[in-house]
Amino acid sequence: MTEIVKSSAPKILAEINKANNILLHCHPSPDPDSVGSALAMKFALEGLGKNVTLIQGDNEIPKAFDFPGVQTIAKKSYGEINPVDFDLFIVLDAGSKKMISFRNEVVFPENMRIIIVDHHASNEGFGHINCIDASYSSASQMIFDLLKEMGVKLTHDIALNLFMGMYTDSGGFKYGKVNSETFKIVAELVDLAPEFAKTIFTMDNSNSKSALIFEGLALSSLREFYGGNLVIASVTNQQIIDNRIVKDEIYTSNISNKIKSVEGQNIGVCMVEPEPNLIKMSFRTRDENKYDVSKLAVALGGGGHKAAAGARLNMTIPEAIDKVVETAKIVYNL
Ligand SMILES: [Mn+2]
Repeated sequence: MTEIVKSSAPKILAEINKANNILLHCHPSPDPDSVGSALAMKFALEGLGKNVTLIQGDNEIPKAFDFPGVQTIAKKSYGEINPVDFDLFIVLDAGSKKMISFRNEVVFPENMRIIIVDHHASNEGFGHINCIDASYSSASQMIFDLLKEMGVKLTHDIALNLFMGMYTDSGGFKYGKVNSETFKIVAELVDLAPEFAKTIFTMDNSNSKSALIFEGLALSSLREFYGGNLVIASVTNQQIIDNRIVKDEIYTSNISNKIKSVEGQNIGVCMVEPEPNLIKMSFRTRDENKYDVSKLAVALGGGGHKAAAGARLNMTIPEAIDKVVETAKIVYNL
């Protein structure tokens, strides 16, 4: 437990106690940390007798996420609810307002209190209470500490959701921020949810045909820059249409991760054009100290972590490649 979480907990609990209708969300292109931390918080708040609405946000929750309570997530984005209906919005795992919704500008009504709980270093703190601590490998681990400090008793469903968020955001307990504290928490979670491996199996083995076709296209498009230090994969909107790829089944991070698995390929970029002139990008690095990809992402208007980040651009694929290559040169002095 860090000092930031410890000191935030009583303030957060006081806000929760005052609130009647609480809003939670999943971020655009939801990942297991977003969904797991939100579901765990939902169960905890309901245990405290609160009315809670958890919205899926801009995108559908992937079918592969067979987490307890996932069917209770409302199929709405922030633009499709009436924010004045809520007196508290607890924003989890979202480094900026764009990670609440890309579709519309996110405006908070005056009556709504905002609590941020996040582990993205790029988070500037846009809430009334900002519990932001980049030393955590996942938002789910922050929620574990927060719930402990708030005196909430963990249930099986809370534990399994937190486990999935912690497991995934730490790359399967492989990333730099994982420490003995992580494993002590995991030991407690696994005691409560001993069948965790089944949920991981479902997540890892729910690949769609679209995902495989996309990976094939992306991996056959690789272009090397700066002596192979930066490698970019790209798939155009026309290719998505021609190959009948289902857009919700595209995972660019699988490709950027594969790129950086090759020695010498320090920065892996995968870009896709799901709509004409909208480029979604994911960045991964094999050396987060030398090539902190959150810096590249922030320079391109996005955000993320040192080892894993993302951004969006409104341009064509060739323009986006030029933009990333130029920006990487400046950011990393290539
Ligand atoms: Mn996260």
